[in-house]
Amino acid sequence: MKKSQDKINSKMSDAADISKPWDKDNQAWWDWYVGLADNEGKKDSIITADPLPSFAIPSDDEAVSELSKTYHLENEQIDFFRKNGFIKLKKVFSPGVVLKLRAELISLLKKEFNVDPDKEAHDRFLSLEMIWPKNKLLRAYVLSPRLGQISADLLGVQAVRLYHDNVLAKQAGCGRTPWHFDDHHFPLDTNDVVTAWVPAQPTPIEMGPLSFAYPLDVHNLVNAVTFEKTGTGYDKGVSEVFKQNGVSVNETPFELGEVSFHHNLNFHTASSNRTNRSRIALANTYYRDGARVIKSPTMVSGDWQKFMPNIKPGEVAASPLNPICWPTDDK
Ligand SMILES: O=C(O)CCC(=O)C(=O)O
Repeated sequence: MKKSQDKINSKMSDAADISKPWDKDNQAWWDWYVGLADNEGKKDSIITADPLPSFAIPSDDEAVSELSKTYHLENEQIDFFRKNGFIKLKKVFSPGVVLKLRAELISLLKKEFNVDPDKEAHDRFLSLEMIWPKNKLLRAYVLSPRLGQISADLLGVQAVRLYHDNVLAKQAGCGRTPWHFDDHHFPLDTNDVVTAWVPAQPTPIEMGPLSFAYPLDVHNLVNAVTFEKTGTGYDKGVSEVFKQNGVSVNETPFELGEVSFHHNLNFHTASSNRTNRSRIALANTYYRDGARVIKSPTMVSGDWQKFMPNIKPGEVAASPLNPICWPTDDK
């Protein structure tokens, strides 16, 4: 078992006992999880977001072709990622490809939640996952060789598989995402795990862009903060330790086409969405081919069996829903 899961399981007060599996769906998981965020400093005034920029929307074939092309990474960018546990890359996608993604995600969210995430403010964090197996267009964005290649190059591994896709819509007025690192969430026995967070609109600070503490090893500073499954103690505790230690946080806007990649040991958060537009992102997680499921996944891993059907704890994580995204046959 990895160190961080060990730590989590060894602290067994009632509030900290997360050993039982999650028994609800993924949306219920997000409703619970964002409830752990400290929103005491929340500013309530909602501002009007700038209109979405206007760009020609590519055809499906054009989008698929762009999503399949490789992206050149400089050595300094790879070094930055390995030192800091995250990187933000501009122009990973063209503006048209991102706006096409947004239109598709809005339509999926409308169908699932019966609200127009751009028109009705419900303060909620909406989530959809495992969309790609039933949606051809989303499949191209999730299994994108471009995202797979960048992920493999950043991690320095030969091949990456998909863990899951996650559509994350932080509605107008929704509060913070609590401080966390994804190693608590993904029940994988490797640290070669990266999430590509693709915002589907320009994302100014007021909309709550994903923000990253760095360098990567600041996670060691918060080993002593015990995760609590209720209340805001963990979020506050992490925030306090980071402040005491002068930890740097990158909280910067995302331009259209910019994508961030974060390592599973990177601590990250996102502030509230104080605009009248939903902050929609597609977060795809990729991991080193050959990784196994850990022996004892916890409730923090949510509905993980949905992402790796019929794979049992301890087994190699390679279900048909975890295809290799890089390399591709036609590399
Ligand atoms: O979108 C957010 O606010 C949180 C996303 C996140 O933590 C992640 O994708 O790892």
